[in-house]
Amino acid sequence: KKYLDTDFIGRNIYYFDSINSTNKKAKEIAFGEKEGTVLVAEEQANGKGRLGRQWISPKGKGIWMSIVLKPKVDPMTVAKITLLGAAAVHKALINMGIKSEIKWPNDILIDGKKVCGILTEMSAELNMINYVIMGIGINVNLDEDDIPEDLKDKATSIKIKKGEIIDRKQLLATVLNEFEKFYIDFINNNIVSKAINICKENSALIGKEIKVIRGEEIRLGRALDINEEGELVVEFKEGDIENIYSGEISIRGM
Ligand code: BT5
Repeated sequence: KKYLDTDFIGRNIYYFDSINSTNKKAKEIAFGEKEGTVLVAEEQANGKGRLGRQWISPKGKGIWMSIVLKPKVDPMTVAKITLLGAAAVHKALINMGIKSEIKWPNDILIDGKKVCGILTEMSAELNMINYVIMGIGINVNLDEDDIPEDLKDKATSIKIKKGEIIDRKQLLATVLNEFEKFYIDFINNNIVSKAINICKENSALIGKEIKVIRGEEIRLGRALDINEEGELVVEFKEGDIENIYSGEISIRGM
């Protein structure tokens, strides 16, 4: 068994029995915290997804955590951190014998259903990042009963896949170990190629017909690639090719 083996990620951990949202709490305390502080909760009463959506976080069943980061990088490059997190979760799942797919920019899927979502939030002024909060929600030991009716065909858990209870502590440690390696490469050398390759090789989108939803606009196209900047390269059906920085993607027919 392998536990935490990091220099600074997760070396300071706040553990909550119950909380509204680890991301919300992390934003409240981030200024006074060192880089790498992790907040983890047994349960979130108001877990958040992107765009004000909800993240269901039943008690004792998942890993609901946020990592406080203070990278000295251009705020424009922060979206890459989500991909580092996704690659870390993917590797941790491989470690458990599970081959997951990464749905750019922030979802991990098992058998086409979401097992993990990432919510990265940033505070920056001028060209300086104050802090980045990367929230990771992993459905570890949820049973079918824990998944609301309207999510039954969209969400799954590691336990549902493996048919056995998973050691959350060990999985948490592995995710943090893997993340730190990618993160150090990013902040010290601006290298993200390893993580991006994992996102490409295990992409749920590349080669598929997709819908790109940006505000009111919905366009059909095909995902071609994830580039070095971590952007999704899409060829729209009108023929134009665009690099997409962030956005809502749905796979057609799903
Ligand atoms: C995400 O948003 O996938 C980001 C989720 C981030 C959650 C973590 S948990 C720790 C930290 N603290 C927080 O408050 N949040 C972070 P998005 O791509 O917008 O997906 C949200 C959608 O996923 C919802 O609208 C549902 O359709 C679906 N969903 C909600 N809960 C889910 C769950 N537990 N598993 C799978 N799908 C879920």
